[in-house]
Amino acid sequence: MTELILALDLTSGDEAVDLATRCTPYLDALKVGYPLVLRAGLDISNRLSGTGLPLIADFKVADIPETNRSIAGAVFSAGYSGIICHGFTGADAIRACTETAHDHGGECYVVAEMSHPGALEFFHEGTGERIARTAVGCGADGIIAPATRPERIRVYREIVGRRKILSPGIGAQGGSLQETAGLADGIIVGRSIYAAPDPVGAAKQYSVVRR
Ligand code: NUP
Repeated sequence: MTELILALDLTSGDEAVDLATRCTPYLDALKVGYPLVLRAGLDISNRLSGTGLPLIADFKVADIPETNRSIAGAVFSAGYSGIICHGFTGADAIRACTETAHDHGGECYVVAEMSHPGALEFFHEGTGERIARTAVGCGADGIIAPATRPERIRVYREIVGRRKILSPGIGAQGGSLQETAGLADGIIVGRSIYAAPDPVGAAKQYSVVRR
């Protein structure tokens, strides 16, 4: 089974809560990032908690260990159950996020390779693989790998084994649902759901991966 995670990149807290609530039956988790939190506040988590879905904070945390620990502490104290951090910062910085997540009973996901075209400028020639290996060594719960390059998800699976791979890039970024579904543990979908004419219908369509 592949989980369906809604990227809640809306700019209004009210609309985000309304959409998340209506789509909840088809979802396994909500992913909240800067577009929403910088407008609605970190504690939008309180309003989203009514859905009963796990909340993943996609802040791609990429600072020194002490600052990472402080950011992650704020995230988990606000009721989120997962955090996404960058991995190019190195093992000590990843560990700061992972340890803070685990101290709070939460999970930490490390970006191994991003999904947009520009990602290939730096996440190449083995960089993503090194990040994924480091993430595993740091006890991270999983990685982020691109649905826009399903062949890369296969490569990362060899490295992370049973740890989770969450994959954004389906739909609006060109990634294929069919190709990704069997490879990733979770797909992250934003615009193809929240910007669809019928978001609940779109969520239902994407939720075929959950079977
Ligand atoms: O490599 C990444 N690609 C990506 O799109 C890592 C991410 N965290 N994301 C996020 O996934 C992105 O910020 C957005 O929230 C979501 C994809 O949204 P969409 O392209 O489906 O609208």
